[in-house]
Amino acid sequence: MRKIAWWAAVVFAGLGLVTPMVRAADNLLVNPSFEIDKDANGVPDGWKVEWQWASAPNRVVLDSSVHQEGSRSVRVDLLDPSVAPPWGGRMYQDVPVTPGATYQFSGWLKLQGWQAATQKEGLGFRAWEQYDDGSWNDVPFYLSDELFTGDFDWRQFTTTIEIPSNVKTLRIALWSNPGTGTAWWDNLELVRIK
Ligand SMILES: [Ca+2]
Ligand SMILES: [Ca+2]
Repeated sequence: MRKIAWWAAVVFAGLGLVTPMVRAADNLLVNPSFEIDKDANGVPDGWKVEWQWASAPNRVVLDSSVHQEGSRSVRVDLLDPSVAPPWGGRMYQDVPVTPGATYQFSGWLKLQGWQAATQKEGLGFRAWEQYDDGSWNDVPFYLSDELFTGDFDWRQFTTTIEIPSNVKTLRIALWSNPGTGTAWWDNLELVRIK
């Protein structure tokens, strides 16, 4: 009996210590939970922001009061769609990938009163692919459902990405076209599964 209990303790301790470290190392995204802002400029380090509508009262901020993981999320408030320029935006980072490999993406999204300005394009997670010749695909594909309206608590979106033989870089983005309401993104993960 005593011997069994000792082995069980070792096994469970090992699982508890090792599993989170392996998962963190496998995530190919930098600052995937938006926790790091060492230069204190309000933009999560490692991410590039192109949110063209982000002039007052509309804004994109790090939110330390609402988060799915850690202590921060990225929040977009679109309060007045008449403020120019009216188009949407993205926050993204580029990840080197292996041609022919398969990756799994997941990320969390929360919406409050979101209403798209048109029913042609919505909001979610999106990706671009860069080809061998340096060019990018014209139309990015969605990594989540494409959302036009919404009011829901944190929801995880997961999808599998097969990398074509002529693609070497994946651009992962939080994405939104014009609308009104508030959206939060948090806790992204990109791992190679094949
Ligand atoms: Ca976070
Ligand atoms: Ca920063």
